[in-house]
Amino acid sequence: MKFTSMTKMVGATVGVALLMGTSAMAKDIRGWNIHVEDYPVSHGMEAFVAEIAEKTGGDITGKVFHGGVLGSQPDAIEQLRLGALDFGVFSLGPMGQAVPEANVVSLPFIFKSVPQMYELMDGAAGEAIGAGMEAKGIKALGYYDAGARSFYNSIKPVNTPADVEGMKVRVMNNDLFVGMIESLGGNATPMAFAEVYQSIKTGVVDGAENNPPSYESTNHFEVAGFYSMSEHLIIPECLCMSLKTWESFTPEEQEIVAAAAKASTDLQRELWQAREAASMEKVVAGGVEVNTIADKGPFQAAMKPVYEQYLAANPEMADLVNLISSAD
Ligand code: BDP
Repeated sequence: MKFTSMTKMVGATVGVALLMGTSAMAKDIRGWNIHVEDYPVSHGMEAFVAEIAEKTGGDITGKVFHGGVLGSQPDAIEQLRLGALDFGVFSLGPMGQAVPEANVVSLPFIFKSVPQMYELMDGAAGEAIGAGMEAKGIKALGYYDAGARSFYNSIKPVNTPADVEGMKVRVMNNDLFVGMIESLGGNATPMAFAEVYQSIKTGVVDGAENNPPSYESTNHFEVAGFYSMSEHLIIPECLCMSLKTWESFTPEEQEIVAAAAKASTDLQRELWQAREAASMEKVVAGGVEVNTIADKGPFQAAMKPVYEQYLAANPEMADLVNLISSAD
């Protein structure tokens, strides 16, 4: 293309943008998602970009890359910090490796229930964790629901901590989870989400732990047919943006993005409830043996050292731990 025609084209684009009263350059943002397309997180993210495109009159458009095609979660968190990725939905589990405040929600049994988690994450705890993320280059826009995580394996139902003894359990990438499994006498293997199915199938690990929608959508239930409702971790997820991307927006655009995040969070939480029930139905229909654990006390007691180790290494987090664990 000749220089003159290019100049004209650029001139025309700027002209149109000025006429519309918007910024001169349209922005296209890329979003990372580990889940399949039909998943509450995925629908929440699609609604988020759709609303932004609509409200900015196409000034900011976005594309969500589902199924982890943009890389593993720990890598994606680093890319987000650098601004190589614009946004994504991240579990605060792996986020804890980069952001010490986020680790607080990875302490077993720290929340008493999912509704209590919402309340705290929409309030003081969410603010403190968000500030921690911001210091690491990540803007927290809202917290998604990820229910509670429970153990599943291919060998037997888990009813007591002793049942985990000697078991090879896959965990998310975070030292806290290694400590958690070790506190029960099991062998923890940190591993990328995408590798878990094959690893259970081939016996590299005996099982893992996750919420019902993830257990179901990954087909882990096909290879690990015992699901024991320990509900030991209630880890929220964050609809997060790279601080670099956030700061590239005008105040008006930031307002639109924040409102879209709020709407997407509300939608995701609603979809989550329905999917949790549907996933449980599907795994039971698929032959999974589900057992509830009436007394979770022995698990809580066995996992106590995880708190002690965490607080010894991060004494400055004591207030935040207290804030959550002493809440009603
Ligand atoms: C799912 C989370 C996802 C994690 C996954 C895991 O939504 O972010 O990567 O667990 O166990 O529940 O790796």
